[in-house]
Amino acid sequence: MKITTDHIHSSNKPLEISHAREFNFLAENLEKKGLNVEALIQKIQALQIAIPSWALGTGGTRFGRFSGGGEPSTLIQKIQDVGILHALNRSSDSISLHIPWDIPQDYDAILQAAAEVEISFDAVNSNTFQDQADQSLSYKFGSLANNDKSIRKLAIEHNKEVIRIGEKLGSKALTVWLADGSSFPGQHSFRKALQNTYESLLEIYQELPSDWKMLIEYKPYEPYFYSTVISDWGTSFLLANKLGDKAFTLVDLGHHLPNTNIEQIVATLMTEGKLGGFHFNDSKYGDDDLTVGSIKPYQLFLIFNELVTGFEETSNPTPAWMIDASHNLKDPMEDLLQSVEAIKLAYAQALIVDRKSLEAAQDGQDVGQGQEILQDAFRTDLRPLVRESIRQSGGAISPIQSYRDLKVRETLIKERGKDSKASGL
Ligand code: AOS
Ligand code: ZN
Ligand code: ZN
Ligand code: ZN
Repeated sequence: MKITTDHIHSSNKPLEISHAREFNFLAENLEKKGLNVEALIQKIQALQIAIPSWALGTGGTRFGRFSGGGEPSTLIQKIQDVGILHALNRSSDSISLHIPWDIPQDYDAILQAAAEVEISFDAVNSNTFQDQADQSLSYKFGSLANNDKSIRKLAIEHNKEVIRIGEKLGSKALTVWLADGSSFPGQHSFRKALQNTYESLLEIYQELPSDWKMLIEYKPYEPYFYSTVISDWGTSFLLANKLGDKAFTLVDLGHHLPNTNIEQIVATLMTEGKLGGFHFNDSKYGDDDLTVGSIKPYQLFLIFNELVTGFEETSNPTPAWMIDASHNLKDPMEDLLQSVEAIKLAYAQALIVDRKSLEAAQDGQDVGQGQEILQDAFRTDLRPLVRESIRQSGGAISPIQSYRDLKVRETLIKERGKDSKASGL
């Protein structure tokens, strides 16, 4: 299935009048506050969020997986699904691949499929948290951190291979998430594991093309439950600093212990120019990978508030914007549309924060006023602004409604069958 401009027009038609009324009302109010609506729209349009290939199929828990049907079972089908999302929201112009789940067979065909739907390739992810079918040595006790040199070598070679695959597709970053850790005190030496990891990453880093970045994820626990080698932003930051200018920290919103102040981490990393990218998702308890903005939308706004000031006041390079969500109840494509919308809304809200007054409130120790300013932005319903930005980009006023009206899932089930399953998780 391919979404055409006719599809977009016909599904926008019934929404046009009420959308215009809501947008005009909002635009007038924003202009009254001294905001330039045209400039806001351009910024919102420019924010493009990469879709992870592994989120296109129904995820599972260790207890079960319930396929919704019509899932992409080949890389080309995954690219086509991202094409559908992008045609609807004009906000997801790239896909992030996970190797070996997505090893391209025919590069020309893959590149052509991507070009057809105006999609490029974002960061490529390596995988040393699973043993592959034909693998001679096991990652059971770690990969880049392993005490066994030959296992480390296998994991290093895999990462180098991922870089080579990404190069052929035009990717510009390698994301490393390391599961390595321990489940019991005494299982391994913290210092040796960290040193091994650093040395392994250095070998991979030396293989990075000059215009590439290495994005280093951190995570406090899972799959191991006593320690993780790269457990927090500090450890990731330390490694990125030691490795060099092309290495950065990647913040996955679900990779923190409860109540961690993620917006402060973002601010600190930006101050040091080391914020490399995001894996957006939401969570209540742990690495839940729920839809972005579904649990803590205020936190998401506060993160974007730091990002927007960081863009103005630091020289941190533009981070890679990626989603890392997956679950087993909703249609994964609808879920991704919701996630992208939540990200754009939080960004838009951060853009309308009255920065001058906020700074004045901070300088004047006016605590109450600081809160008023942030919450005024957060509580402004900017959905019509985000919708208008998408409409002006040629997308759907309501991507989810169009997705449903156009019967995308039903068509995919007809095309691919009820039992098609995405490879990967
Ligand atoms: C795992 O918890 C991390 O979030 C990684 O980014 C991982 O590669 C991804 O979630 C796919 O499993
Ligand atoms: Zn992640
Ligand atoms: Zn995760
Ligand atoms: Zn996660």
